[in-house]
Amino acid sequence: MFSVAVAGATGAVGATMLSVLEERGFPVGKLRPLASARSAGRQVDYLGRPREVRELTEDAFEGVDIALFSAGSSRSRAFAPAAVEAGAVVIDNSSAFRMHPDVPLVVPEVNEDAIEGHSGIIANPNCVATPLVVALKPIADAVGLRRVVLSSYQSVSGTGAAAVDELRAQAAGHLAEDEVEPEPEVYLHPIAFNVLPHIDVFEEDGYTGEERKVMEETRKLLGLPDLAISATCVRVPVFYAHSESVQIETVEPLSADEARNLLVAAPGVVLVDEPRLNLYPLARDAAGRDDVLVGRIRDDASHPSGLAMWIVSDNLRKGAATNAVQIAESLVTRGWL
Ligand code: NAP
Ligand code: 3JN
Repeated sequence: MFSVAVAGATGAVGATMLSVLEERGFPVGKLRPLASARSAGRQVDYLGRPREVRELTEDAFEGVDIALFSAGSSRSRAFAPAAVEAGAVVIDNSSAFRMHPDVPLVVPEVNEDAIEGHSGIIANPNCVATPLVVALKPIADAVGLRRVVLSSYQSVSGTGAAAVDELRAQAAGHLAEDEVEPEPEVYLHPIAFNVLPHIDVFEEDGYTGEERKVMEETRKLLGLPDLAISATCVRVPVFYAHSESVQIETVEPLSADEARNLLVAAPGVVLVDEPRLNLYPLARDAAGRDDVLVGRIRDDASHPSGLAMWIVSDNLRKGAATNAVQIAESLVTRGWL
């Protein structure tokens, strides 16, 4: 049994981590939920028992074997080194260490072996990059990948628990004629009945921080540092699960049927591609599941070596918590702890 700390246990990702640890029967001996001083003393439920939340501090990791971090990148930078110093292996959900050359960035279906050389910190990718590479890895291995162009349709749970409340309150206010719609607080513009082409901050080149993370992390995860990739990340009024419209150019040509044959056998992928029956991946079907749903696979009419597809996955589960727990499982089962 292992002593497991969850930093950010009161948040959207942290709460999902607790559920996923429970569901997958991870061998948790002691559980240490950590959050800000605001939550110290609060209880979170684990396996039907209340567990007291402690403040995330440098000395909170004594005796901890595995520390799952989802309390934001500045907390990861501040406290992950102390956790490693105390003897824990950190699986970090933030962007703090993802692009560090000595830190493995891991999606187990894609590059599990990268975990082996870890020096105490393993990074969990961004929730758009993770499903993307699960779907693209078998194609890249079979025929090579030259270029990726994607647009994401990201649910509000990707911004955290407060954004879920904001969408619910705004939608209700917008629909109730006698109520005033609450002003945006989490987002810069109303998210209810709207589409926001803006996630994270704009950078000098016109891309946002979210788009940059998706592009850089995809290259690192696929081991293709020269991959041409362009992302447009968009927030949509959906509660759970991120969708992606993806166009790829392969090195060798690959037909849509050949791509379907590769993807039906790919670990972590569920093919939902029966357009004649109106069956394709939907956010509401992906929510609460761990699979990456792929469909709408078709030859790209604009390019002889091009394919288009639609990818949907639960951002809090495979996009964050499930992937982190899978990494923890690899550490244990492969003897890499
Ligand atoms: P959230 O719902 O807002 O939760 C934030 C969590 O961090 C809460 O537990 C909060 O504790 C804790 N926290 C905030 N400030 C803290 C402090 N000063 N010291 C200790 N704990 C603090 O956000 P979320 O959606 O769960 O996301 C949390 C982080 O996970 C993000 O910032 C991001 O780095 C990462 N994330 C990763 C992915 C991914 O794609 N892999 C997706 C989403 C998020 P209190 O309740 O006490 O405030
Ligand atoms: O917005 C989304 O849908 C995903 C957000 C992820 C996120 C939010 C705040 C900070 C991240 C991340 O995982 O890339 C971070 C971060 O750690 O940079």
